Amino acid sequence: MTTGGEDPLSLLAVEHLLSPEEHEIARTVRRFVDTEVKPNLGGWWEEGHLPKEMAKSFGALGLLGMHLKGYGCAGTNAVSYGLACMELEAGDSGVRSFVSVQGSLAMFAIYRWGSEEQKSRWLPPMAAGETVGCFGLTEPDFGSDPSGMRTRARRDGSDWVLDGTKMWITNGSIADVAIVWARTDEGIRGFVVPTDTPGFSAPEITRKLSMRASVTSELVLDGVRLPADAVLPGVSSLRGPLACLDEARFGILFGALGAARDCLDAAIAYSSDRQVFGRPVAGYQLTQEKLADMALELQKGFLLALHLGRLKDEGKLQPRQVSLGKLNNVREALAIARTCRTILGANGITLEYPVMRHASNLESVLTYEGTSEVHTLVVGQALTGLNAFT
Ligand code: TGC
Ligand code: FAD
Repeated sequence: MTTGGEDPLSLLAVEHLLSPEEHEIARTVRRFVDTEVKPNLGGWWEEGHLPKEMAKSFGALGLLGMHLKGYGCAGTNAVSYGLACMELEAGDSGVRSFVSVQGSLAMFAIYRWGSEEQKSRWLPPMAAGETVGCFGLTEPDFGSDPSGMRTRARRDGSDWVLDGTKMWITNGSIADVAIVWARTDEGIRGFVVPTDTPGFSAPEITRKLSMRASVTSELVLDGVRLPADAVLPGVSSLRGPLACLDEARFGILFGALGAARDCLDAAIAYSSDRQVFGRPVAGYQLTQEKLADMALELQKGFLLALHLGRLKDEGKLQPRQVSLGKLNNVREALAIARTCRTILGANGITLEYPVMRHASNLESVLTYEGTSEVHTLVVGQALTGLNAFT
């Protein structure tokens, strides 16, 4: 909450652009984050984990696979999902990540590309948070260019056998089911892998300096044998995982604004109290210029997100537009977090305030789900028709 006056987003009266239902969803998630998440975050971040039990709380609120229809999912519109991501990330990017990976990556992969049997088996317990999912696309040597992946699935009779390694997988060590993308003779295919299958292991990646309230893991697949019906039947190319990424990137382009808003709230409150040279920091023109510029970027980012959300709800959102949104909103959120850190002075580097935690998390958000360079090249290609990736 701001103490200095007007809330940065209400300054532009953006609430008039939301329906009463969208408003209510945002308010409900904000209350949940304020009471159930924020009080614990410093501890989780310091200890470097996010308790798996939170999945059931997210599920009870209807946050998991929130914009999917049927199978126990809430079936909201895309804007509501975006707003929920924004409120979750005002808590911590790791918390939003959990919800993104579960709903937009693992559940969406099954929802979009799975058989009716796979959907009925997996989606209801995942929506409830009783079953946790992860999504394995990135490999140690192939992040931005997943087309080079080495993980391989070969047929053995009617079974499939998977070998390979995935890297940087959110929720990997706490997942009950992994969606694993692998090269096959028929193209790139997705597999639904119960994590208790022999040959599967998920060692946790430790010593992270970012996204600490989130579990990140390696997935090792050593002769993992799966029945024929473990493959997602709907796709056999990179379009499979990339379509899932579009969903998660959409959540992120709203989500990052939540982290930025939380930083700006903290900076306004802090600078209104903190006295330097006999006056509040907020009373100096240099500070007010920073605050005004950040509020502008936050509002512009929100209008962009809302516009993209409305396009998505009309079924018209294009992947290159998602790239525009992710590129702008994450880049600006990170710039806001860094500027807020300067306003808090030395206090800005501690866990007593959320600013450095958000700034550090946003470094990961800038990199995952397509780096800022990848999204720049997607936009460049849309503008010029020229592919500058290779
Ligand atoms: P390209 O040859 O252009 O296309 C291959 C096939 O994919 C289709 N396609 C898309 N489909 C849906 N959405 C998109 N955004 C798509 N982009 C391409 C395309 O139509 C084609 O389909 P088909 O049927 O003809 O085969 O692909 P490319 O290899 O040149 O790659 C393009 C590039 C570089 C943009 C892509 O590889 C990319 O986006 N790279 C970034 C990788 C990435 O974002 N990885 C994220 C991993 S998951 C993650 O980070 C989770 S963090 C989660 C959290 O904690 O919140
Ligand atoms: P690289 O691809 O090696 O890129 C290194 C640098 O080169 C970057 O700056 C990049 O932008 C630049 N670069 C690459 N290609 C080009 C080019 N053509 N032109 C110019 N510059 C280029 N992945 C999953 O599959 N599932 C997950 O759940 C998941 N969770 C993650 C959670 C965290 C906390 C993090 C940090 C990552 C996660 N990832 C996940 C991985 C993430 O998607 C990758 O890190 C990301 O796609 C970038 O890949 P890379 O790290 O291998 O970088």
